Amino acid sequence: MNAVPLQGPGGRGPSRRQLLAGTSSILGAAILTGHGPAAAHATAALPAAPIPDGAHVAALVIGTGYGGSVAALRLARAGVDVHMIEMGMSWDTAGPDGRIFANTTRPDHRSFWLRTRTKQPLSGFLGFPLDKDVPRYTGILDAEEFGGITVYQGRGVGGGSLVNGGMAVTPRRENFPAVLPSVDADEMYDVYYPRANAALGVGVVDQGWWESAACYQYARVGRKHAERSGFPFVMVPGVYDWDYLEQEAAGTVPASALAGEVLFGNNHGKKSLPKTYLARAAATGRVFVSPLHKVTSVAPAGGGAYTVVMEQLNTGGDVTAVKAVTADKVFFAAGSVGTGKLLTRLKATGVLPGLNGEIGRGWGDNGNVMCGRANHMWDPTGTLQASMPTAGIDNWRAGGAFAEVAPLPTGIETYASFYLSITRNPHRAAFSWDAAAGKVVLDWQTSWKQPSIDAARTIFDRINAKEGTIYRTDLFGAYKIWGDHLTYHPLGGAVLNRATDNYGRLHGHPGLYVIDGSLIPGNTSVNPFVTITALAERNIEKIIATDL
Ligand code: FAE
Repeated sequence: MNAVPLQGPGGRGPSRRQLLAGTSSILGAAILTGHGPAAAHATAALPAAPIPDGAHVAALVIGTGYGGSVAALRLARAGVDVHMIEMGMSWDTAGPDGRIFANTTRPDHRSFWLRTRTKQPLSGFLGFPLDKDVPRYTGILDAEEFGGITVYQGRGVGGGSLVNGGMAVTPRRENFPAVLPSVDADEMYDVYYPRANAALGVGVVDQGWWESAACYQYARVGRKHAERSGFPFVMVPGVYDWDYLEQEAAGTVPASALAGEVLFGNNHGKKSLPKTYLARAAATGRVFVSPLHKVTSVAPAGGGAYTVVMEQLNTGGDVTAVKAVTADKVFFAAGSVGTGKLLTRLKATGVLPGLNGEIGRGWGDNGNVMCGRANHMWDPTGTLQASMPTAGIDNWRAGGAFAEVAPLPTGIETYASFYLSITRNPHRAAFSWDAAAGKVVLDWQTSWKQPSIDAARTIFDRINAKEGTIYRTDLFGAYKIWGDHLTYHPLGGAVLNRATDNYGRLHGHPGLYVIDGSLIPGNTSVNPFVTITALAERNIEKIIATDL
């Protein structure tokens, strides 16, 4: 079987050689770095300093997710002053309950971006609807609705790193040419993936502990079912502090992953960007951030500089000020949707007329599709489930699907196995400007998820047949098997070497760069943030060497 070779009881996990032999490049880059979680514990907080109207900055970064954080750190270390503009909050202050972030099972005003009713990825459970009314607030998770798909995104300083599952996966090298066809794979696997993994603090859970931890029973059940049907099962690195997780399980520290925290933020344990890249950026003394500021325009200002217009928001989402600043260089790091929408509108309305016809195109959902399986009574998945996934079923080569074994941290025994599959889906959508409606639309069609469902079925139909089990039909609506209405992994919209040159420089406007997930043409074959980070490391190195 192709599972990661496992250490015997009481061991401290598989050796480096075992991991590399067992999982090939999925884990290789993370392990080869020789750096690990220790590199990730810088502590300085990025100073929140609302930018004054009329300011002039050397480099302005729109967005504080992976791409933006890499840009800010590397520019600052090269001696460039940076101001980051972030539409979400800084998430550094505890609420009335003493916690910064709300729990996954108890959403409140902090949980959703400017909604009065939650929009949970799973709409129901055992026939009970999960959504509820909440006060409108600039919360942490945006469920942004387009015609055919809901796109979940993190909002706040740290972007998607605040809400994601922390799965830090380097694609198998054989898949890389399809992920980023114009990028030298040797460079990425020798230099930039190791650099990204080290800086993100990527590490693997201790296999010996995992084998008996109650909170990973759901993953071991996932492994048993995968292996009994002949599928390769792989352990996957992550950015959770695995030592902290063991202490949570021992009851010696406050619980976070074991309290089910993930979708609305982790109060402890997760090495999100404010604890890694952004802490190191803050330590340079050259990087400042304006939270609750949303960029609405970037226009040529003469002399090679740009005028950046932004709205300052209050926590109710009202505009309290409009500011215009000048920047010598502007980095679009607002995420695939944020950057894709902004550039599409600026091109269509003639504000940035030099942008080419590739703007807004090449958008994909990373083939995301979810499903649950109902297990037999003799296969309980556990009342306690760590919210940080650690493993997946890798059927990419044979069936075009990589299925993460995901938790259902409900606190009760559900006898359910739950999966988020990343699949090879050929469909690509485009953003366009709807002048009548005054907004950017996306032409993704719900039916385009069918290839993803077919790919996921190559795994789960076979497992169900072997185990004599069935799909859950209560998670995504009444009698609905597939979570095919959403993505967690938007990619594309300003694709590398098409909308930009091969390093993210936007065509037609020198001094404008794209440095986030919008550069990647729709699919990474695994979870995307390590690839977004590594590509940003590659591009910013070139830009600093040649443009600054
Ligand atoms: P991103 O992190 O989204 O950052 C963009 C930032 O720009 C955000 O903070 C926005 O608020 C901000 N912004 C947008 N528009 C504007 C504007 N006009 N003005 C100012 N600021 C703006 O972009 N990926 C994995 O690899 N592993 C996982 O386990 C995983 N789990 C996930 C779970 C969930 C629930 C979600 C939603 C995502 C998950 N992802 C995961 C995806 C991952 O977080 C995502 O690919 C990256 O965060 C994208 O990075 P970017 O730098 O492109």
